[in-house]
Amino acid sequence: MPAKPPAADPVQDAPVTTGPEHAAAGVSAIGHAMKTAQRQMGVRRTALTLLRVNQPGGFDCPGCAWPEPAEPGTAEFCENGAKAVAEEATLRRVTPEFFERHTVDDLAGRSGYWLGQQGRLTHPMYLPEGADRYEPVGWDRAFDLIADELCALASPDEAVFYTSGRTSNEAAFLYQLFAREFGTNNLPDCSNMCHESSGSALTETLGVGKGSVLLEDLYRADLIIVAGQNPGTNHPRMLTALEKAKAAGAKIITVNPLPEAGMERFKNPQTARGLAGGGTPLTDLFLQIRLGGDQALFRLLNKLVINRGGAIDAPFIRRHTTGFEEFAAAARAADWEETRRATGLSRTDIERALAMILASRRIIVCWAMGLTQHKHAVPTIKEIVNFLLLRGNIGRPGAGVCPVRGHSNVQGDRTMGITEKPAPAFLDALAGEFGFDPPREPGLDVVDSIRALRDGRVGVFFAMGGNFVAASPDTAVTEDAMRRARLTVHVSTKLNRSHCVTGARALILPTLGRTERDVTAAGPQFVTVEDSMGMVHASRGRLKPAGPHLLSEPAIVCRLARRVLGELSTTPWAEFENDYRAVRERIARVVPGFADFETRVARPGGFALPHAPRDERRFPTASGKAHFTAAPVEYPAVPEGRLLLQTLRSHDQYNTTVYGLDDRYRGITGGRRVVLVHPADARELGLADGSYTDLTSEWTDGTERTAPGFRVVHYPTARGCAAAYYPETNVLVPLDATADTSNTPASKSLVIRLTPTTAP
Ligand SMILES: Nc1nc2c(c(=O)[nH]1)N[C@H]1C(S)=C(S)[C@@H](COP(=O)(O)OP(=O)(O)OC[C@H]3O[C@@H](n4cnc5c(=O)[nH]c(N)nc54)[C@H](O)[C@@H]3O)O[C@H]1N2
Ligand SMILES: Nc1nc2c(c(=O)[nH]1)N[C@H]1C(S)=C(S)[C@@H](COP(=O)(O)OP(=O)(O)OC[C@H]3O[C@@H](n4cnc5c(=O)[nH]c(N)nc54)[C@H](O)[C@@H]3O)O[C@H]1N2
Ligand SMILES: [Mo]
Repeated sequence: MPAKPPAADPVQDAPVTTGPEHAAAGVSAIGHAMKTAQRQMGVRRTALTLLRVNQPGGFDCPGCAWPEPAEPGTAEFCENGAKAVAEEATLRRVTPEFFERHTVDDLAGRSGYWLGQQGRLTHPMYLPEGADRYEPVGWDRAFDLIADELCALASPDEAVFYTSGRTSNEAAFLYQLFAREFGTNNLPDCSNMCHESSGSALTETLGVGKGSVLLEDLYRADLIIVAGQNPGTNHPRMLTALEKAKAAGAKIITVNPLPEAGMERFKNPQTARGLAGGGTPLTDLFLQIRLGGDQALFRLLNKLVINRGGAIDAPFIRRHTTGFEEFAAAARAADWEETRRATGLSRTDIERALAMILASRRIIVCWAMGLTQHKHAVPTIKEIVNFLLLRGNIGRPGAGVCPVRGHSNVQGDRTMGITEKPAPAFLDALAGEFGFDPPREPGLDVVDSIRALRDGRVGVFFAMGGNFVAASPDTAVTEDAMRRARLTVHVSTKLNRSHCVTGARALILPTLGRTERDVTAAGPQFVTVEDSMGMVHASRGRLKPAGPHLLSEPAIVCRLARRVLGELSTTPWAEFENDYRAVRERIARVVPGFADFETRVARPGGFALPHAPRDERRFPTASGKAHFTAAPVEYPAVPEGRLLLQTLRSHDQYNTTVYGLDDRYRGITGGRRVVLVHPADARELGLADGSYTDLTSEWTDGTERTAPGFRVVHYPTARGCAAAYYPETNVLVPLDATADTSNTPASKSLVIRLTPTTAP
């Protein structure tokens, strides 16, 4: 029997629209932040908690991965950071009595919003085979249950260990160590659905899969291009940095199918001018591109730059790169007509961009999910690398690649070895330090884990955070796959859909969040995180934990490891659980760049990890040089009468956690089942503003998937493109629709048909 689909929220069928706003942040944003926070935490706790966000001695905001400035303001958080904190520091509780009242079937019928609103999990809970509800279970018994299932597997590769990007460096390091001592590289993570395409493209071309700029570089840039990103909602503190960059003389080009309010004007809530006036205009040139048109845009720009005598940095190209001739030949083939078809941009627009590019010596390109979640995401990002290499914009101040990461420690988790494709050098270091023989074959990523679960090749699914079934593509397929597991385990702070769609048996293990005190027998502990720019710093929670039965993530891993590995492991798990300094000592010996970890992380602001291309123009690629690449230009083909759909975030959510039903900057309130369509496209399809439609995605293998009952919103998006929120639209994303090389779900370009229907 398939899992019950989640119900729509009672108010969801009544979204109201007022049209997009043209500026972000400002006083109203602070007001919204405070209102949400006080609803969840009360006035005193709100003030005490929010003042410690991103401060030395405080905790790292569990919101996004944008870096903190060296001298943070007194309130170094944003509206959405405040919501993330309030979600975690809420006073509401999900207790054993709650689970006594609600069957799993009942919970499966609730919306994600409702589940999240119930509060923090307080007890380990167990769903026995055949039972209709979770019951409380002691920690020891929980670990016994997991150990029994893991040890009964025919091979360690029949277990999967997922990670979401909030996990600290210490917990992540221990978790991957445990999985590898157990014997598998099946360590998929949310990166697989997120910036994997960036990692793939950057590792191949520059030799390092991370961004190459620091915060100071933004302030020195002449030109910043922000492509496929909505920082006003998802990285609000980035707007402060962009404002500062502009004050220092930078120009900004925004590339996006949607006019996002945050990139239009910014009213800095931390300055008098920002509070009082109309704010700073940020974007100098807005390129309203069609979904998936970015590779074609950058290819043509590259041709135009090459054709302009003297515009390229010939000495840099000669000295530091390979593949230029082949790339230049491919670039020369770019033409205006095809670029117009791919991008929808006019010649005037592109010539304006070119003029700004040629007038700028130092250029930074920032991007996020708008570029990474397409079939041709990897070649698109490689084209951006070509663009920067052409004029020597890698490895000098004020220039470089800036993939803006999502979850607050997603980059750190990777640095700690959370990956299904570990580098041999990392495994060698692990083997040397811990005296075991780590598995060498690559493991399963997110999409391959779902396939393996679906095909009965995986029996145990363990998740360190996240909401796997809601965040993953092809919801129906993923949920059925999950139900085939023998055991599913979730280490979680809050209730979510993944607790309702389970294997034959299931466990929920409640854990501490960032904001909470973590005290072991050795005393108060802190953890460390790495931001989007490779800065590592400490994070200390101060709040009383949500309940006396919670364990920290490191404690959960260490106790599980002792129980599962027993005598087979010589790793001092008990010591690690007790004192995180002992973990950091090992990290320092295994992971490059962490020498003297304990001392350096004690400094306010922490320290920067080395980045060879940025620091010394050294490219640790196969050839020792940066690579120009010449992939064929691709863009999505859209048949007559169809639109391209992107699935994106509203202003009132954190991934699958829905904070509320408003998307303020886009002028949508009171509901999430909306689809944004250009008025001219809507007219051609006979869809009046406010009418209802079913969305049906058409996949190349002839299969179709439908999400019913979306309200049509006439909206100034690029022609031929539509937008609707994730995770409601994940049912439309075929499991096989992934990016080449990175295998990231292509959730930003789905061919859809809209079928008018009546109001629900
Ligand atoms: N408040 C809040 N903060 C968050 C999150 C959250 O959910 N809520 N999520 C966190 C995570 S994990 C991540 S990864 C980031 C996500 O941060 P974003 O990437 O900003 O998130 P999305 O909402 O997916 O927005 C994608 C943006 O790219 C544009 N876009 C889509 N397709 C294309 C395209 O083909 N070309 C171009 N040029 N633009 C395109 C969309 O119009 C939209 O503006 O945010 C992080 N921070
Ligand atoms: N269609 C579509 N799908 C997408 C995307 C998209 O743009 N479109 N974006 C993708 C992206 S970029 C990402 S990153 C993924 C996100 O995928 P995930 O990271 O798996 O999902 P989240 O919604 O961030 O996970 C929320 C849950 O994490 C748990 N949690 C919160 N804090 C903590 C903590 O400190 N410790 C532990 N153990 N648990 C905690 C809570 O129980 C909460 O319910 O989704 C991807 N899916
Ligand atoms: Mo993400």
